[in-house]
Amino acid sequence: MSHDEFPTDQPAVVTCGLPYANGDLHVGHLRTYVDGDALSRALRRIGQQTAFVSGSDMHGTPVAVNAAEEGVAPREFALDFHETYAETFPQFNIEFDNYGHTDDETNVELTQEFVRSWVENDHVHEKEIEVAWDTEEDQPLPDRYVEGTCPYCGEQARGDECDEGCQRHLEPGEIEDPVSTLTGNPAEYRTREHKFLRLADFQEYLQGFLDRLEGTDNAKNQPREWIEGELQDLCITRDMDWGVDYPEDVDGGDELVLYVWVDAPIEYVASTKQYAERVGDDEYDWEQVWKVDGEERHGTAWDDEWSDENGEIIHVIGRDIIQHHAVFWPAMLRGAGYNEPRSILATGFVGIDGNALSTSRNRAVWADEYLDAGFHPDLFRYYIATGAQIDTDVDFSWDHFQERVNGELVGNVGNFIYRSLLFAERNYDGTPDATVSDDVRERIEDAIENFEAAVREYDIRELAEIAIKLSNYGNEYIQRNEPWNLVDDDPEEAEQVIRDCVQLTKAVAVLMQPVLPGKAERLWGQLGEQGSVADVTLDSALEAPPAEFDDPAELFEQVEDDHIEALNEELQERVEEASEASAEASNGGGEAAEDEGDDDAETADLQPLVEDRISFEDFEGVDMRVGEIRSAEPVEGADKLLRLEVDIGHEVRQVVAGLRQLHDAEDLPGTRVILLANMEKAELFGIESNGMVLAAGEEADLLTTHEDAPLGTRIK
Ligand code: B3M
Ligand code: ZN
Repeated sequence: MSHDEFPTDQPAVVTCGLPYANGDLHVGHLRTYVDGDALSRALRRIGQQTAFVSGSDMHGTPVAVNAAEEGVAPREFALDFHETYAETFPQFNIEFDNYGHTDDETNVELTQEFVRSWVENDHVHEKEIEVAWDTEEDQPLPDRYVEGTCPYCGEQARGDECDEGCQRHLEPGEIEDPVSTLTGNPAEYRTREHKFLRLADFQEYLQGFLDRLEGTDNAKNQPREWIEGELQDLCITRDMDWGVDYPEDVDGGDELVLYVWVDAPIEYVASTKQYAERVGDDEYDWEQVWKVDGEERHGTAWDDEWSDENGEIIHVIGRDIIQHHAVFWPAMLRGAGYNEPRSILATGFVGIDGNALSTSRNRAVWADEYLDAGFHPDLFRYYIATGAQIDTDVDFSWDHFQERVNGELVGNVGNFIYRSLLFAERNYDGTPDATVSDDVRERIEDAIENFEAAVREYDIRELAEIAIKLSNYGNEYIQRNEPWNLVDDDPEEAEQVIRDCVQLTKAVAVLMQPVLPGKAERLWGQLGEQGSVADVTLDSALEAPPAEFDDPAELFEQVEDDHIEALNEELQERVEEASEASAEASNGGGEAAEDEGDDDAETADLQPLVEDRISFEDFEGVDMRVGEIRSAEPVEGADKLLRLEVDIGHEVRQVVAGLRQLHDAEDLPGTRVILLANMEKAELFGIESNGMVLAAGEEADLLTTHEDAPLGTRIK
């Protein structure tokens, strides 16, 4: 049975993955929240009652490890970030109806209730397992306190997640060659008793759940592989002090806290509950959304049919936490008699200048940095929402940002609106007294239909583009009809054209509001409308704007070249500084804990192809030559760098390359390589680098030729 179409008679909740309260927010985090915010606004726009909630993830090793590094108690440390996040989101026009945190009373109580229900329903059992142990510190090493090799894909992984490889969740004891991140020593395994949720109880249920699930393809399809074969138990406890206590009244769990992934998703429920408590149950019934048939129901009696009595739960998350949301979470909900998610939207990552975003390399654009640069939040929202399909990675670069803002927002939307409103105000003091033409009316009706379809498809990109396309049409329309030439010769026709343009402008305001809420509000005011554009329905796109309005002002400002240059330089300097610092640090230290423990995936993710093409002339400007490495030696003071001499026929080039940890210097002489010969010269650790050796990926797989093209041959 399929779901009713939006808008339904039941309330909906849109949730966003909870950011770990352990570091500054950057554009990678913001993507999920921008998409979630836009979707919840769009759902309201089509008449769906919707709450939008999230909260900070306060517990677990991601917080404990970072707090310890700063020498601060985890609660204090996390609360600090929580407060910052709560202030930062609204600055991006991300407006949660409730933004809580996992350490507050509502969540702690609710989490313990969930656990009691699982125990009552016989889904929990205890068993002895081997956990990683640091013998020097004499303490257990849960999750991020241990690193090693993923048993599924062989990549370097954290104790509970294969963050650089297959993205799977790892159970305690699964990681191979465990090393303590506290001391860098190999960890021992020791026997401990822990509590487990028997996921196998939900195996069949999960099959059906995935068949019903709506949302992005990655969220619907990837989990199928993970639920093949008998599902492993999920360890729900940890040997730690920081976290939600295992409920005291359930025997045998003292001294253990719950695994962070137990109380984190339950915050979705807690946050909705807090919202309902604030606005009143009559206004928003959280139990109808979350609980099966409005009341807690235990056991497995619930058949696999979708119940249309329940509310609509929509999760927007990063694509690295699909398994938690599409496998563990539905089992957790069902085991406690709660409703299941209707949809999961797993967003792609955000890259920076064609590379993976990396906080440890400081290759990131920070939330504060964006705001300090003085750009309106809606510009970023637009860039992100339209940069790619929601489940595909988006690349952020300041150049591209400038290009898109200036071209699409200033040049298209801003231009159309300004021209129309200025003309209308100058000649008619506002909206001319005429009827909207059939063509324009139909055009707006189509846009409304497309908007509704995009919401139902969860297609945020399409949703964001509808207003832009409409304004594009408006630009063509005004250009084609040249009202400025009609005022004298055919004043009636001029009135008609401008009437149409003002209507199109109003429709643009209504339709762009989910993605560009601040700008839409401003435009609403320029149109002389009362109240907030957030409160009107889609139909108001077809209603006449006020007869009078004031002189308009430009809605979007041009992004200037020198501003972008400065931002680019800043970013580049930061990345360089970080790479020098890390080269120095790893030179002196040898500690294993190099990772900052942040929550973004710092993997060598395959980036989507960029859409920008270069011309053949541009390519001809790239001078690549066949070369051969003559000598290779370590650069003193930099443990990642080698000084190479590369023979390119007519000359031998000195090149500094970051190959030291990836290739043995002795093996390199005689290797044929490809050299980017007209690369800008650079100085690294006091040595001039005159060219760049091409290599693929994080392992620096060197590019070469397969026949014997003479040294110096140009690549074309
Ligand atoms: N705190 C952050 C992450 O892994 C994690 C999300 C929890 S969502 C319930 O991306
Ligand atoms: Zn893996």
